[in-house]
Amino acid sequence: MLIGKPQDVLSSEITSQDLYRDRRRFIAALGGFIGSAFIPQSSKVNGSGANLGPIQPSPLSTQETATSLSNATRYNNFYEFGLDKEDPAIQAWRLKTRPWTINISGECLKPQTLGIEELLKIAPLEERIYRMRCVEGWSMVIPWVGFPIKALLDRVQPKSTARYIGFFSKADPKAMPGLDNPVLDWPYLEGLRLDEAQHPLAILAVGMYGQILPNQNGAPIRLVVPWKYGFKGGKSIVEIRLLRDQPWTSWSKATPDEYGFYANVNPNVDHPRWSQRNELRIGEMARRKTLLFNGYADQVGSMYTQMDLTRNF
Ligand SMILES: Nc1nc2c(c(=O)[nH]1)N[C@H]1C(S)=C(S)[C@@H](COP(=O)(O)O)O[C@H]1N2
Ligand SMILES: [Mo]
Repeated sequence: MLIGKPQDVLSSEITSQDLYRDRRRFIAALGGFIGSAFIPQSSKVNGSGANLGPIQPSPLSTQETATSLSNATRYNNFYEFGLDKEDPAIQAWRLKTRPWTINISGECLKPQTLGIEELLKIAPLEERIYRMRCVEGWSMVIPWVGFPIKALLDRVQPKSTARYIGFFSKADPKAMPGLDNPVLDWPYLEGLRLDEAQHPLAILAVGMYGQILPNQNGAPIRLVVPWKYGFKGGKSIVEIRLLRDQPWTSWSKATPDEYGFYANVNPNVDHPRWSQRNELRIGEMARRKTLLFNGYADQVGSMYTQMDLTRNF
């Protein structure tokens, strides 16, 4: 089941008193989750799938206080389930997340299809507490559970011709009422340059707050790229393609002037319709300054030194 007991929390995951107190709060919030109308389908998954097993802490985690679980699971963007922030929490239980496979094809030596059980064992699962910044101007701090995308890419062995990667989300008209809306080209497609996807910060998440992912957050597996705007993090991924050329992505295709392929968090490059200088951290009262590359500049800046970030937004 979705809900963890306090003893499921490994003491090794706790990095500070603050975090510990916060985790107790998550657990309390999870308790409130039981019996609500929003229990995601994942809570009905067989017992083996519900528990992620051992989760290692990571030095790549931020020490900042995590957003409450209730905000993280009730204020979502997942347009396949509707355009309102509450829609995914209400609708996403419709998605069946078992069985689930990801097909990996294109410019690689070992194209293959992997089931979710195999994906969970690609690499040791780590907790990665990341700042997340939506292009709309709000942000959260989410304790993801996942593994580096690179671990999966090493399995399929990219050819030297592979320069980009496309990540396709599930598009199931029976489960996803939002697909009727042509606001985006479905399936939801996002992409990265190969070196971006191989960066240690770029992960595929299978859980958050120490538990399997709720459906509204992209169960059973989704992309998380913390130095980029949230829309780069495709949810409920079913297909990964290694490509020679930069793919058209759903957002850049819909409105190329507003959403570029790179989508690096950048307070100095405004969205055509609003400033990106600051953000509202969900749960806080005052807006805070948005940081270049969402505060991950030291780690990722070197990938973009040759690029004009005003043109490659
Ligand atoms: N398939 C799919 N993935 C998606 C989206 C979407 O509409 N469909 N929305 C994106 C946007 S705009 C954001 S901000 C994040 C939100 O993730 P969260 O709800 O887990 O916070 O998911 C991203 N991934
Ligand atoms: Mo977003």
